[in-house]
Amino acid sequence: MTTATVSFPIDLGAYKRLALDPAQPTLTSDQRDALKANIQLCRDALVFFTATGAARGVGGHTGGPYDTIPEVMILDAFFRGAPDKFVPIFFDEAGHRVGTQYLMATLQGDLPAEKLMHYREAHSGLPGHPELGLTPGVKFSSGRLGHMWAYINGVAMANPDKVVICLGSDGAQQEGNDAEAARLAVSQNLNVKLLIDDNDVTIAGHPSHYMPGFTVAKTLAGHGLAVNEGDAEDLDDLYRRMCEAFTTAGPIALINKRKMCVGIEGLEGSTHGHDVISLDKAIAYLDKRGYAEAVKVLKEIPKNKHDYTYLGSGSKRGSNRNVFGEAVVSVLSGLTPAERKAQVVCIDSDLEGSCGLNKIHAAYPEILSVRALWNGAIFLLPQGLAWRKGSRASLPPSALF
Ligand SMILES: Cc1ncc(C[n+]2csc(CCOP(=O)(O)OP(=O)(O)O)c2C)c(N)n1
Repeated sequence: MTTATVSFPIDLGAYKRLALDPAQPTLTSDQRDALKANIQLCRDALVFFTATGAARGVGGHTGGPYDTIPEVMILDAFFRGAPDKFVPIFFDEAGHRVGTQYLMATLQGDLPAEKLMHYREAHSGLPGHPELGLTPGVKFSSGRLGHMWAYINGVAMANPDKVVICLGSDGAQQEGNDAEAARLAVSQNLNVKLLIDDNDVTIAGHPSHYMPGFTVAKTLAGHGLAVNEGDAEDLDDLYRRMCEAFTTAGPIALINKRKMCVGIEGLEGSTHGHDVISLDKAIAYLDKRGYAEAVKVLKEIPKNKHDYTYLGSGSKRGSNRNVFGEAVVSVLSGLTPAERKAQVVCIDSDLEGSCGLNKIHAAYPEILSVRALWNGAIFLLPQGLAWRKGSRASLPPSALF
């Protein structure tokens, strides 16, 4: 059985097309029940289809889109209930949460549900970040992390009578572009509303550990935004806060606190929730939720393999990032421990696994510095290019920035 011939094993037809009005800040019990059912259904669907990426070995991201589902469900109901008040696009400054865009494209009838089971598969048209014009139903390209807000400001300028939303994150908000966009939004009193998932997880770490002192709320308040913090898993309160923000003019940031992957055993609060859920955890989750067919589909997805013959290379395969880390480690191994400590510092900015710095961390943890920078990882040579008397040439070129 291949996923090409299997139908989506979770009944998305059960999605309730709720229409809500932000002028009514209290949910009726029917509305609350419908929202809760939608949240559960969409979180289950996300776990399932992102896990198809894990099964194939192509990766993906589960936790970010899983977390923000309550906000997305309320927004979807507002877009339906008060269409003249919103630019009805789920703009998201954290492109890796693209699962949200694909799921909503399916629920809106633009993308067949079966397509979701090819999440991140090569040539499926469902890449790891949203791409306008590539995937049916996707309405923007996110670019890199934290680069949407300036664009959203432009959309708000073009639509002064409407609310424009931005799904934000504590990781994206560390990007410098956001600071400029925040000041513009405040100075122009743009009607942008930031819904920031403050789950204290980025890639390899918890901001509260690697950057003590930083808070998203105080940063945005410092730029002049009205800021409102709350528990994102308290549905009535989240709804009330969103209603208040959407019926008040000007830029407002809702800082929505929750644990990463809330409710997923083994992932809740963990940095491992950032990337794709592992196959065994997804199977355990779906099994517990009674989705036997979804479990069966996951178990039957074959891991990616191909029969290419590589000419001119050995059978050992690696990734550039790890080869880079290993090369730096081999150079560093030529130094004495005292020389290494005195002359080299490796500053990781939450991307160590993505840049091969994990190899350096594992070999020489004493030279790894506190993670306090952002936007990539930087390998610093404090004694400049004369790092190892007269031996500049022995450094791999990529270590020189
Ligand atoms: C400009 C830029 N810097 C860094 C990265 C690598 N990166 C991808 S996601 C991420 C952090 C994600 O944290 P958050 O946005 O809070 O997402 P969550 O872990 O909650 O899903 C980083 C550093 C990137 N994609 N783009």
